[in-house]
Amino acid sequence: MPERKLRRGWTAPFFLVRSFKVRHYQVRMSFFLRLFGLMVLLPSLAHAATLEIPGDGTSVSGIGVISGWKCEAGDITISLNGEAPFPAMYGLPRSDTSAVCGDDDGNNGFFSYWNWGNLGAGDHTVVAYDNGEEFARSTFTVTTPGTGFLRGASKEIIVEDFPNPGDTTVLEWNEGTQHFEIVEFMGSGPIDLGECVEGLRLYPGEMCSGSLLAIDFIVSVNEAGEACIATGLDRLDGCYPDAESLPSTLATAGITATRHADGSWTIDSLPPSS
Ligand SMILES: [Ca+2]
Repeated sequence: MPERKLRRGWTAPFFLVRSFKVRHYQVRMSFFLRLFGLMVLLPSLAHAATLEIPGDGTSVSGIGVISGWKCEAGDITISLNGEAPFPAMYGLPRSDTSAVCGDDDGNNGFFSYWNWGNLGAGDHTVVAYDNGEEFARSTFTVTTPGTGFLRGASKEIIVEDFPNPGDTTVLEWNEGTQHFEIVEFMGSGPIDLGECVEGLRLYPGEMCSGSLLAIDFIVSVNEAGEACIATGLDRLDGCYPDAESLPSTLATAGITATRHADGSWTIDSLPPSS
């Protein structure tokens, strides 16, 4: 078997020397390949751009934003379904992009807005341009409540087990945004209604207290015969002259009461205690 001198005082079989050289060559090659890859990648990172909203394949409704970021840009414009482009604001703070863009300020965000309802129900395409050159596009789906802008509607809905099991989230229709917005969030917690049990009749000057979904509450009846609720939640707190004026959130949560002619109130139904 042929032998080569590997190092002074050492001898190694030829195949070992060759294997060492090949490995060394491979390491050097892989380093240069990665360096080359980085050189190709870095300029493309500096021009990286993303149209985040509306994302491709997503569903939107109501008033919405068209937004994303671009490391470097001139005039950013937006076109919907090939119509004449309209301007987007560019240079908004997006510090989360400063690393990928390699700039210090991270002012790479762009933004515009649109009433999706005006596009009508169905699939639509948005294209983003930088100085007239397309750099991003997406196709998205619009759903409308039968009209481009819904007026005069109101609705409050309670969503159970959102976002976590046991949580209660209250949504309310907002005409300005054309969306349901979260107006109350009650995390999971024990239900201990205390003295406020079903069938309890409170006369003016009387009160009861308990806790519901980790919210302590006091119900009292004042001398005017109004039922007064105190929880610390703005949307519930206040004094109510009759059952019809009680916040709708209570009825949706299964809490109902009746006012009697003498100014007293009876708690008719409550959610089950846990
Ligand atoms: Ca930049």
